[in-house]
Amino acid sequence: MGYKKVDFKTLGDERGSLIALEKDYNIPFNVNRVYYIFDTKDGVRRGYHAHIKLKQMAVCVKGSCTFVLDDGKKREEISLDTPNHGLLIEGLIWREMYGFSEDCVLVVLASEHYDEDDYIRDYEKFIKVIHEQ
Ligand code: T46
Repeated sequence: MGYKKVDFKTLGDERGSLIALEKDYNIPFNVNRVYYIFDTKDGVRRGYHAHIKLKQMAVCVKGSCTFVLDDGKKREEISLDTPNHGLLIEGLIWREMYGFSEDCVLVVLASEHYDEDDYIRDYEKFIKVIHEQ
């Protein structure tokens, strides 16, 4: 499929909640980079790209946003609105993000260092690469 929504176990006690993200437990790749998207302006839509090699786990640790995921055959939307859900994207998937709440903090764990050459930012090129696979 190339992507899936995952549930994280919430560890909690009377003090509050805690979620641990740990390689080979709930993160199926080496984490080489973490970035977060926040203060997103009203009406903004981001993404518009696919990755060739990169694996990522996206978690809305605060607020909410929606991912559009496109594998070249169908489009699906997945909303993230709780810190105990993650979106794992592993394959050649076109993604767009929108509907960011004002308080949204989207944390993304990534398998590789930032590399612009890993991005396909043109949708027609993305479809071509899919068909070449
Ligand atoms: C993705 C979605 C979910 C860096 O310099 N280092 C980084 O690690 C990242 C992620 C970005 N940048 C620079 C590149 C651009 O000049 O920050 C600027 C904004 O990045 P971009 O326009 O790619 O942001 P989004 O929100 O469209 O996409 C990001 C990730 O880039 C992408 O990998 O899957 O979030």
